[in-house]
Amino acid sequence: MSRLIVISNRVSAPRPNDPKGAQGGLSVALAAALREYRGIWFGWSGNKTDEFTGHIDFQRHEGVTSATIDLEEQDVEEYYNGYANRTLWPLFHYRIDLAEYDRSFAGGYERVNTRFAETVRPLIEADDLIWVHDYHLIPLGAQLRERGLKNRMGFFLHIPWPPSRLMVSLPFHEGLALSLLAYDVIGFHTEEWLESFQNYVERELGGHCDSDGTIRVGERSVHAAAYPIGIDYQEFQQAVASNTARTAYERLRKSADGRRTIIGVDRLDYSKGLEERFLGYRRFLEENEDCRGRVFLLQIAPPSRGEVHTYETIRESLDELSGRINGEFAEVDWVPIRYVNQGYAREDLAGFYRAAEIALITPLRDGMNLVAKEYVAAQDPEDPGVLILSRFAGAALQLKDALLVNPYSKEDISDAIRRALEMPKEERIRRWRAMNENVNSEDVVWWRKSFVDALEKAGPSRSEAAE
Ligand code: ADQ
Repeated sequence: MSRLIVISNRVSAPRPNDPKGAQGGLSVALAAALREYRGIWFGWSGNKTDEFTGHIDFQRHEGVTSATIDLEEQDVEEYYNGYANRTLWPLFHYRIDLAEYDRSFAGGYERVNTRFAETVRPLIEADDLIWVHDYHLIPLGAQLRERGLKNRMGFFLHIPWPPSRLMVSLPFHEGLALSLLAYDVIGFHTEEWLESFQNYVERELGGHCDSDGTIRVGERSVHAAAYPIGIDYQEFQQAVASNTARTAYERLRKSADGRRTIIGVDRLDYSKGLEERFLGYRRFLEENEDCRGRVFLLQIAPPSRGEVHTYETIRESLDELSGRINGEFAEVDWVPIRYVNQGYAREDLAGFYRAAEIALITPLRDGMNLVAKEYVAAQDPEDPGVLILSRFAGAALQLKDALLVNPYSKEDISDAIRRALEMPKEERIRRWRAMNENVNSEDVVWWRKSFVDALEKAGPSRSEAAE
């Protein structure tokens, strides 16, 4: 069996004494997938160094070997805070108004991808399958090919691929997109992101997309398909059954004191639609006087990417907005929004999800959204809660039995909350069963297998075929 080499910006393989806190969806999913595979997870340690030396720190824990490098301050600023999070992240989430184009960001992005390629290259053996993750490392495959690598290589994009009309606002977009063709398999979460990519290839690169998923541009051909990511369902079931989850459940139920809980759990990011969510909830309170004092919104949102200015701004506006809504509607014994800026351990989250009668998950744009799936997995089958989900999350294509809303519409959010509160038990059970069936069957193991199978079937890499 080939080894699997996973390469991503950050390596979140399990480490001894891991602090509890917010984990990104990618880390949760990949740690679970890698546990089954012999192989290495390579990436940035998250630490800075005065001078990049290419030194690799190896660690092995809970069946996962991680190999990490430190980066220079300038690398982090230009590649991570810059091109990845100030250029690509907003653009790929359709926010060209927030995207910043700076020559130094693009230079730093290329430089760090080169550093990744040069450092990881000697670790790779002839039979290894290479799986590169996410928007930080799009050019890595091409960089590895330039260094003679002939292995099968796949790339998975965890965020949306934007419509062509937005993509073309990126300076030198063709170069970035062409570099993707160095891979053998390109994966997206949904058909929608895949179609945007295919449309881009045809319009901007003059390529052809066959119905079997083959994409051809000139001499090169690559397989592109949708592989929707799932959660580790079994692991999450265990988390729900744990004592920690039970304690968290009881803590929330006790403090709810008979009131219904609406829960939201997100990284603090403008793509998650938190302001719009608060405003939708405000509209609900305004329109449903009878519900005031009987429900509350628990929004858990640990800050992320604090070094990027836009994230400071959104934090300030959410502080202000939650304070304003609470000031407007609170009573001496009731606060409408409990706004919590910290991360929780997965078992705590599992307990909170189970205790909440409604989940309000309304990203403006989201590659997939794993919180929605975790909420479903945590429910009591006899008395499940209701999931209100943005139609613009990738997960909406699988969780069709959620109450799907337009996250930009306050009325839609308000109506959905009312409907969720009034939903008869039989309907809740029926909807939950359909969603749970999907979350259980299309889990992270299924996702990993689908992608790696496609990679194994990809045949000899194009470089070999060309010889
Ligand atoms: P994220 O944008 O991070 O991931 P998401 O898919 O919702 O979004 O994953 C978040 C993960 O972090 C979940 O597992 C959740 O439990 C955890 N988390 C969130 N808040 C937390 C908190 N307060 N405490 C502890 N844990 C918390 C990106 C893309 C998504 C895509 C994933 C995976 O933006 O669209 O689904 O990658 O591909």
